[in-house]
Amino acid sequence: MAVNQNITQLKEANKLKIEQKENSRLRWINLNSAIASVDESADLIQGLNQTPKSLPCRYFYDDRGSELFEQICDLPEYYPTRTEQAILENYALEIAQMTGSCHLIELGSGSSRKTRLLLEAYSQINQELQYYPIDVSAGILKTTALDLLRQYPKLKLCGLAGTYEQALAQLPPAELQNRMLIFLGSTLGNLNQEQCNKFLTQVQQALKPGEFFLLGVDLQKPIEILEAAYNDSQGVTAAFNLNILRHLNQRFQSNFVIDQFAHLAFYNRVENQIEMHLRSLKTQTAVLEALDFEVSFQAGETIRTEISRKFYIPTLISVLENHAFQALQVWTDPQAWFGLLLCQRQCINNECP
Ligand code: AVJ
Repeated sequence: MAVNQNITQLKEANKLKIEQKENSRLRWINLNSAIASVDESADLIQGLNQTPKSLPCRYFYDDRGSELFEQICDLPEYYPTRTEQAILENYALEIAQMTGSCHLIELGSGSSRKTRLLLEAYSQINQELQYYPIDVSAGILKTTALDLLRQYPKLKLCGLAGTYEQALAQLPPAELQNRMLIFLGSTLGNLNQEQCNKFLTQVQQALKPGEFFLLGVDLQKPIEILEAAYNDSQGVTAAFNLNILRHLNQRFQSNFVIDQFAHLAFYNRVENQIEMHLRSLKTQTAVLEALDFEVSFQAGETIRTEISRKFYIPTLISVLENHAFQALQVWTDPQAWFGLLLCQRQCINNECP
């Protein structure tokens, strides 16, 4: 199994090399390991061994999961994408004017649908566009890259398929005057406080004083609106949630029986977060062959697959300050449902003379 998987990935890598030759504006780095390694999945095993059980939410985003997420973005109940999009429509040019020419680096770029507004804005203030999208889903990254290169003749693009940790450890050097790290869609909310602090420390270390960090976050609001956004009437969010098991089955040769689990999403008022779970409909055991690991469920037991924290801007600003980021400007929509923060890396200790 592992060998076959490896060969497929090698073929894929060769295809990409050929494309790279044909298109001098495109470069490509794939850090997704060819063989499911124990190292990559340490947090997976840890989460399944804990009570209550949990899964790292990056496993949502195989190619199928990324497609389902794109469908979620268009759901009437799922307000975050269109609200953030509207904020960017209003302020992308202001952002570009505030930062000046920037090498744009984006974590979790997906289809880059909102980033196009930034590319438009930066192409108005600058001759050259440099974009470095990062995503765990190589499929969506590649499709998007080719599409963007067709759409923007001035654009040079280097894509990285890998995790945030991998990407932050080796950000590309600035090829324009400045760099801006972009993190939209409130993906920060998927990290608990401890993970969030760790992540922001990595961002702090990855950026130099003066560089920019553009952060989109979902804000606190009435609970009915929040819960509806994760329990859509068409069941797309449920399919997205269940797809994580299908992805694990494929990636780790496991045997989760998908229809023996049910989607569950609710707002946790104590933690100020939406939680998505999968509830085991019966007592059952699954084996993850590639990891030589077995996990058992009681009937009714749940695995938490995602947290999605809802932020309060003043608190977030002080968390950012603790990581050497100053919020230069905060934009929201008229209902204050979503926030977009342009932050700048400050000098700390004796970094600057
Ligand atoms: C893009 C990861 C922030 O938490 O709202 C959408 C993912 N999960 N519906 C979110 C998601 C369920 C989304 N993030």
